[in-house]
Amino acid sequence: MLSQKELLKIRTLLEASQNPLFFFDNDVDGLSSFLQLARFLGRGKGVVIKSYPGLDEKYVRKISELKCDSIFILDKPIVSPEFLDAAKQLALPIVWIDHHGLQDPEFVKDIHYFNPLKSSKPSSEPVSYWCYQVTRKKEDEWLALLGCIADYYVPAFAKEFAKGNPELLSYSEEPARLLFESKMGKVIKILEFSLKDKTSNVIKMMKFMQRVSSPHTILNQDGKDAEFIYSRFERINRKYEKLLERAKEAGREEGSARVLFFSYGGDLSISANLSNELLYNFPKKLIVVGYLNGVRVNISLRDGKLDLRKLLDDVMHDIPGNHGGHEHACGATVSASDLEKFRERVFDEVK
Ligand SMILES: [Mn+2]
Repeated sequence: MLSQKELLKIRTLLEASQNPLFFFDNDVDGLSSFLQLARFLGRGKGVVIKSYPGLDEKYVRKISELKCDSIFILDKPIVSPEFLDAAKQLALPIVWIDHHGLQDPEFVKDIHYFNPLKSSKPSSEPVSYWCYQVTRKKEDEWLALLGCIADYYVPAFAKEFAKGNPELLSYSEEPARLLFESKMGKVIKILEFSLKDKTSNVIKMMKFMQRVSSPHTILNQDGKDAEFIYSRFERINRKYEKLLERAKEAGREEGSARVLFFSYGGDLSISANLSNELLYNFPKKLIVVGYLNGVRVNISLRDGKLDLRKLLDDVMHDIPGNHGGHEHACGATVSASDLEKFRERVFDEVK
C-alpha cells in the first residue's frame, strides 16, 4: 500500500504544479486516474498513451508542445529510458504512479516513483484507487469506482456507494459481476470503447469527462456531448455484441472442452474486452481470443486458475513473438502463420 506520507507527497507535488501534463494508460483505470487528479486540481492536460508496451520517446514532443511544468505518468508499467532521459533533461518533476511490477530502483532514482508493491505491506490496488486516496473528493467517488471495477478491484467504498445508488450498482464481492451486470459496468464499457475511437473523439470525450458530474448524464445521453459519446459506443457495441455472440456459440458447441479458442479479423481490435466477458460466461474454460491484424495476431488469454505467464513461456518457447501480463490475464503476439501451432500447443498444455 501507499503510506499516508506518500499520498501527501503526491498531493503536494500536484498542488505545486501550475500546468501538469498527465500521461495515462489507455484504459479506464488510467483515464479515471487522470480525471480525478485534473478535476481535483482544476488544471492540467491529459494525454492517452497509445504506444505499446511502454511510454516511448515519441511523447517527449508533447511536453514542450503543451508547455507543462510537471509530468505525471499514470498506470503505465513501462516507460522507455529515452523518454525518461529526455524528460529529465528538461528538469521538470516527474511523478510516476503505477501498480504493476516494480521498477529497478536505479532506473527511477531521480524521479518520484510510487507503487503500492514497494511497501512493507505490498499490494496492487489500481492507480485510480490511490488517486482517490490522494484527492478524497467525495463527489468524484464514482470516477474512482469506475477505474477500480475496470481493473477487477472492489474497493471498500463500493458497498456504501451501492447502498446510495442501487440503480447503478448492486453490491457483489465479485468484480466481474459488477463489470458485466451493472450500469456502472456499462459506463466502463462506454469509456473503454471511446478510448478506442480516433484521437479527436477521444479528446472530446476527455473534455466532457473533466466536467461531467454524474454517470447518469452519460447513461441518459443527457446533452450533446453525452449523446455523441453514446452514439459512438452503440456503433462499436453492435460489432462487439456480434463477435461476442459468435464466440459464445463456439464455447457452447465445444461443450465441456477446457479451452475456448476464438479468432476474428476486421477493423475492431477488442480482444481484451471479449476475453474478459467470455471468462465471465465460461468461468471454467481457458479463454484464448486472437485478433488477426495482417501478418500478426494479437492474442488475449484469460483463466480463473492457471498461471498464464508460465503457460505462455512453455507454449512460446520456440514460437517467435512477445507475451506478458498478469497471472490470470495475459497477452501475446505471434505471426499469423504460427497461429495454428500456437493453438495446438495451448491445447496440448492443458490436456
Ligand atoms: Mn491499472
